[in-house]
Amino acid sequence: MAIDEPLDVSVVLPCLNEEGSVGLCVNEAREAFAASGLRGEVVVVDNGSTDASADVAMMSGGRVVEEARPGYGSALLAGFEASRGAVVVMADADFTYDLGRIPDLVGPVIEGRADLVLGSRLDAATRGTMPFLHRFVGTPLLTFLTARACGRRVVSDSQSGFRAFRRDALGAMGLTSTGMELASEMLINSARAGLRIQEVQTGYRPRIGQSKLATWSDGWRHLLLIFMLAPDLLLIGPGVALLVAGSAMLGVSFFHPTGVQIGSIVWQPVFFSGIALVLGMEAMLAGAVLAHTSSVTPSGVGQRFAFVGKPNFPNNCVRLGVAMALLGLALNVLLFFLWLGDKSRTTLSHFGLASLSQSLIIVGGTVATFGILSRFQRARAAQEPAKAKSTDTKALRP
Ligand SMILES: Nc1nc2c(ncn2[C@@H]2O[C@H](COP(=O)(O)OP(=O)(O)OP(=O)(O)O)[C@@H](O)[C@H]2O)c(=O)[nH]1
Ligand SMILES: [Mg+2]
Repeated sequence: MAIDEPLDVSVVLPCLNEEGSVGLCVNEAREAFAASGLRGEVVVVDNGSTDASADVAMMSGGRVVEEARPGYGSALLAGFEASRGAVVVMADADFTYDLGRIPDLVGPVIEGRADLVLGSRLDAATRGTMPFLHRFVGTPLLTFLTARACGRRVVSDSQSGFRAFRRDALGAMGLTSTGMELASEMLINSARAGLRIQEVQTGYRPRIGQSKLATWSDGWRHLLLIFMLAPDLLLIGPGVALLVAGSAMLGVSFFHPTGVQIGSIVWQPVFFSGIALVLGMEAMLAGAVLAHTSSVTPSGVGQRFAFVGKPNFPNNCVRLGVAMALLGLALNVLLFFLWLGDKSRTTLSHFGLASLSQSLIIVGGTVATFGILSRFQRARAAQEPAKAKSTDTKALRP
């Protein structure tokens, strides 16, 4: 095939030590091209395989691209860059995805019905193909969180690595991830950019060779990415919910200082109320700052938290925090006198007040510390350009 001949499809396979399967994958993709009449290429991206993966891929008819930066995401980004088909298909080089199904995946894209199509594995997820933890915990949890970050449920299997998309859509996807979290980034950014996303069931087979997925560290990278992309949904929403729940429980403890009888047990809402108030405030503060500073949140969200960027925000935090902590301390003093005046010396009736004062001190301390940190950070940021300017001026001096 001439190098400048237009191509319908590029299949990009990231590959790290998959000598037992990469050849089978390249062959399967090429057979799918032949059977469907698609003009295609297979690009295998290797970065650091110590086995014969690159040779096997090349001998099977794949084009091998070497990428210096490690990681699944880096390999895919290099493969997207090096390939030239109008539609890009990504899949694993471990023989888990049936590449004979490539036409089903690219069909909706070529026909203009979709910009991104994901091949769901869930119809074939079994004990033999997917570990219990991935099938029943990791994948459902990440699918739920990505759906919240997208603003709606887009697919049933957000972690599928078998996907087809219009090359033109790459710009809208804004991909930057170097690791496995690229899968979540692609889905969230595509949904937010308004790309049309579809899902088709494409099955899943047992893997050949060793898995490269590190369940905990890769799962953590996915979580961090989702939190960075959607602080508004994942921090602020739960933060507000915790603040409301904490306040409600505190209210209940004022009316029922000795606890609430539920069947044979007595529930003391006072204990969790403080925890909920503190966690809620921390989640809200972190979420507001992330939403304001992150350039990738959907338009409108950053503006909603524009107050975080106002010059007086750090000082206001310090003032509010100190005021809350002082009020908490004052309540503590009041509690002490109430206790002195209480002949029976039982503190139970003031549980609500005690919890309120303790929460005010802790939340106030958190808010004030946050304000001080913000002030410090701003002062540093303001110094940076000044420093750079003075260095520039020095450099110009003869
Ligand atoms: N080039 C390159 N490829 C990688 C790297 N990490 C993983 N891969 C490849 O990316 C694909 C996905 O990795 P897998 O180990 O299959 O991860 P997974 O599909 O989530 O996990 P399994 O279900 O166990 O297969 C495979 O083809 C790997 O060989 C890497 O750092 N560089
Ligand atoms: Mg795999």
